[in-house]
Amino acid sequence: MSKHALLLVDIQNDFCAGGALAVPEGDSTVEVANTLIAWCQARQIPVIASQDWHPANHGSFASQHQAAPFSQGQLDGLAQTFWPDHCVQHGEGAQLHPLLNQQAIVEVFHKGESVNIDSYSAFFDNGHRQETRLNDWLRARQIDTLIVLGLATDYCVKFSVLDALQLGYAVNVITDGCRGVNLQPQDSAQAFMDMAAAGATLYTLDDWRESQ
Ligand code: VGL
Ligand code: ZN
Repeated sequence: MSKHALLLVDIQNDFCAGGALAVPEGDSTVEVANTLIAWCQARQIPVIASQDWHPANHGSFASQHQAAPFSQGQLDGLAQTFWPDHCVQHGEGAQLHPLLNQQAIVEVFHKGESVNIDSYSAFFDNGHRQETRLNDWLRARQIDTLIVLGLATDYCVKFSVLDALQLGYAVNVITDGCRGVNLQPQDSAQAFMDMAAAGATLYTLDDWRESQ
């Protein structure tokens, strides 16, 4: 028997309408998330979340480099997209979306806290230099299968899924519960293809429920 957890990736104000790094249709992930949360709660499947959680002077911020938002540069030896200031620790933009059923979330994992490196994945920073508590938390509970949705498809969802697969988890991505930044128009489609090629299974919410 596989043991599941539902991982909600960065469903935060700044990635939703009116936010500093608003993802097109980002808000529409909330309804899918809440439906799946209820489904998981009915099956004793734990619900966990990641939260992008940057210091105000984070090195991924264009403002720290006199660079234009969405331009490309380098951060401590790694290629880096420079983002608008977003998800600043304790700020309104960093909060989980107010309509997300947060009461259901049993554990939140912060990422992106180190000034000199970004962290798209909920498991590791972009250089795989440090890891969050997520892998230990899952292992301690013998969880071997993840259900994943959230923001953004082409960054934090994708890299969380790829790391989870590399760590040996089975991963099911709920595609209609994800939205992408799409700096290039096909980025989200490509991200889903990359996740599937690495071993993830893609489902719509309806397909997922029917498959179980
Ligand atoms: C994200 C860009 C910068 C994400 C976080 O959650 O996908 N994207 N920081
Ligand atoms: Zn970020």
